[in-house]
Amino acid sequence: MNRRNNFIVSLIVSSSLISGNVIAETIEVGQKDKQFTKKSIEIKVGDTVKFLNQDDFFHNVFSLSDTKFFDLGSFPKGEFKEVVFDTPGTVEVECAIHSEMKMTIEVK
Ligand SMILES: [Cu+2]
Repeated sequence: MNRRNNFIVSLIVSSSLISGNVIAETIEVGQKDKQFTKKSIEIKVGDTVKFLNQDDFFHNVFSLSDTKFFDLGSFPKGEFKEVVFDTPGTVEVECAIHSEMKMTIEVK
């Protein structure tokens, strides 16, 4: 192969790597002043959400949604819990200790 062909081949290889590999991300959501720091977020299938307690008292994180059903229990300031979202859909997230704490996660 000549130089030009080599260049074209390397272009094709690198663009397929970029489009083929969707890299999972970790999105942080705080719990501060008895609220989730984000009311709603949009994430991709495979992404992780990290819930971080920034208040001086315990918070909990749970979801009764069919898309993702979980209960991370209660944890104090400075601690965090992570959830991987592996199914597309809508997830309503709440805190069992403070009923006013709610947020929505759209998994695309
Ligand atoms: Cu709470």
